[in-house]
Amino acid sequence: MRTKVVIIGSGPSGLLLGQLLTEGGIDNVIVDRVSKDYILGRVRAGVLEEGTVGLMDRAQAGARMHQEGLPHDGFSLAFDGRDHRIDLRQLTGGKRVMVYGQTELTRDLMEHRERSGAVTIYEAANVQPHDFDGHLPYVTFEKDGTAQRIDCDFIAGCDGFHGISRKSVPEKALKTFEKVYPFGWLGILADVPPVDHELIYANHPRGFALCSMRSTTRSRYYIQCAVSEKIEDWSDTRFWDELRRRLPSHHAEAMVTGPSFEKSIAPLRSFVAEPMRFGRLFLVGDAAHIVPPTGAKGLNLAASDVHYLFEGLREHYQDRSNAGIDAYSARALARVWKAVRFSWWMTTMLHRFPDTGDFDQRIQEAELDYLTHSVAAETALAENYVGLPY
Ligand code: RFL
Ligand code: PHB
Repeated sequence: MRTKVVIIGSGPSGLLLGQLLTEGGIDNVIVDRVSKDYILGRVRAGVLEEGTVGLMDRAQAGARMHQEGLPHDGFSLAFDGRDHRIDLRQLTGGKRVMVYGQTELTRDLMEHRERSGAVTIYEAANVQPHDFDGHLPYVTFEKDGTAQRIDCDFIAGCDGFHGISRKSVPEKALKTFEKVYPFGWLGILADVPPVDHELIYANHPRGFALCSMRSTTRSRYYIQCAVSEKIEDWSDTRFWDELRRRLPSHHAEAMVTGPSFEKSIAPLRSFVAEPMRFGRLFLVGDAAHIVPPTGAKGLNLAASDVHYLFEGLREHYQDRSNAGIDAYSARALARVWKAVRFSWWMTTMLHRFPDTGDFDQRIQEAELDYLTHSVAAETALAENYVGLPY
């Protein structure tokens, strides 16, 4: 088989890139090691920047998102028993975010891809990119026990943090940067109305908490926990009690609880691999970088990488110019590092660190106090939260 672009990974970055390429008349094949249902069973991001919403529209896959997604004009920072609203719309000159689950976005892109007839190969074993440092790259894998090979012009490594693409690059060609945080997030999904119509990010002496949602009837809540915590030790009752303790009393009292139908613990890390291009292989999304979820940036960074790569590939095929693909890594990394900084800063400001001393505690309190009394500080937060320009 031969195609122009082989995309390894059918998560949001692979699907979005595939759809943009297909809409732009550039043939592509997606190969993923797991099944469609497995991918749709992963509960992850919930907040989309306007740039991500725009790319979904450009991929002709935004209709349901506009119908069912919830546009949000602000969110709350809760600490010291009170709320402070960050008015995103006012602070950024009219920008807002869209609350729409990653699972739904992925489903929309998969359905659209099926309708367009583009090829996706699920449950492919031993996927491996080859010869991307030359002119004739190809990807091999096994499907139903048969060895397969796809020749191509370019390979897009959209296969997440644990994927094969980054691992296929010689170690000496990569520089990596990593920070692992000494805690995780325990998250649940429950069919109960959200405690507030906007998100609440709470800093509390017992640890961080986040009240998010998937719809007006489905809540997504998180609490900071030790990475060593066992999910079996967290009954729904224990989770709800702990969440309520970390919120200002008016929210705790208004909280509607009910049985959860998803519960998981995610570790928190910052990670960047440089560069994001090796010959004809491009790293995209979580394959190249990870941010802690506090800033809601992971999926949105995957989308901005896709934007830069798609523009580069479009220029290559339509305008016969390699300027865009040559600039891909530098352009993507410039935006990535700003989101890495913002996510680290939000995480540091809102969580309890096990080794926090009195000094660090006072610094955190001063940071929150400054933020809630300075329009300049609030504006910097809002500008980053809605997403820096591409
Ligand atoms: P994905 O989603 O990991 O998809 C990678 C795909 O590649 C496949 N794959 C392989 N295929 C073939 N061969 C191999 N060897 C392969 N290895 C892997 C996998 O099966 C998979 O289908 O990466 P992608 O597309 O780059 O997307 C990144 C996002 O998923 C991620 O950044 C976000 O979920 C992060 N994130 C959030 N981002 C936001 O923008 N806003 C949020 O509100 C937000 N909240 C979150 C989050 C992530 C979380 N967790 C669990 C990590 C909340 C949480 C709790
Ligand atoms: C989510 O709804 O899953 C979510 C929202 C905001 C974040 C992280 C996760 O910062």
